[in-house]
Amino acid sequence: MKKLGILAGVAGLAVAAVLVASGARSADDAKLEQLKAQGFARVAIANEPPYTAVAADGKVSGAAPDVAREIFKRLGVNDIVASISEYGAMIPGLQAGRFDVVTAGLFMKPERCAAVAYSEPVLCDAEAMLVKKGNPKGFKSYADIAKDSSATVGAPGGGTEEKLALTAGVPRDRVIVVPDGQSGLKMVQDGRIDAYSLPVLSINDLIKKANDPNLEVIAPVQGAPVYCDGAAFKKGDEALRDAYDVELAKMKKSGEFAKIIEPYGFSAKAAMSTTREKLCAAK
Ligand code: 6CS
Repeated sequence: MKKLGILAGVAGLAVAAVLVASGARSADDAKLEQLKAQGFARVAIANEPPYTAVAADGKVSGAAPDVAREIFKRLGVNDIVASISEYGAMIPGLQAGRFDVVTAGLFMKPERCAAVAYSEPVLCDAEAMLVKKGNPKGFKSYADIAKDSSATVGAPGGGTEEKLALTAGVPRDRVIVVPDGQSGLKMVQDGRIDAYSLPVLSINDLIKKANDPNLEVIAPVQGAPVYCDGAAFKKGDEALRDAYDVELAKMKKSGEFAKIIEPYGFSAKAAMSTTREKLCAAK
């Protein structure tokens, strides 16, 4: 499949080069033409339901890929092919050309906005912490963890929660990088970490599936902002990003956007009440 993908990618580039040379399309449209010729867009995901999920049979779902699949179809790109990546590796992978777009709930923050070309907002959420029942150490915020010299918190590598904990003063050796939700759940259950932090909907999905009465969710984490993601494109692919935004705006207006994301628990209104500009400027 990988070889096929590479061949398709090369063919797509050749088609795009011909189109640009013939003046049929501006260089700007070359990326979209390349994806059309390739027949699919390569998307980065994390496999963190309900944002993104890969079933045992390889089927990709989750609010972010479902929105992306529909938009790319409208742009003439028939499908998406997903690769699982750690959050901290998504932007480097995009910049290295390993993905065409990140559709994973990669929250907009100024430093990320400087590194990629985000679409308008798609999925918004607050932050949460998974702890033992009764919240024995009384955590309400990342600052509470910082103040307790025995406390440890798990979070995705390169993720927002890791950054929030470090910024709140939790020392590096007490912020534990956790590769995925199931590992984080197990580490809390086994007492290897005191808290595991992900966005609210991700933690709620984990605890629902765990069916373990000895766990509790602290949500929202006090002092942590509500974040929104967007589809993240490589700098230089702004024409593709703009075409994506045109279709996203149509779907927001028609109600089709809400139909895709709200069954996953996300609020269309939250995404429609803000903009990339505001989120990228947020302190
Ligand atoms: O954007 C991020 O870094 C965070 N987004 C999600 C959906 N999960 C955890 C991650 O740290």
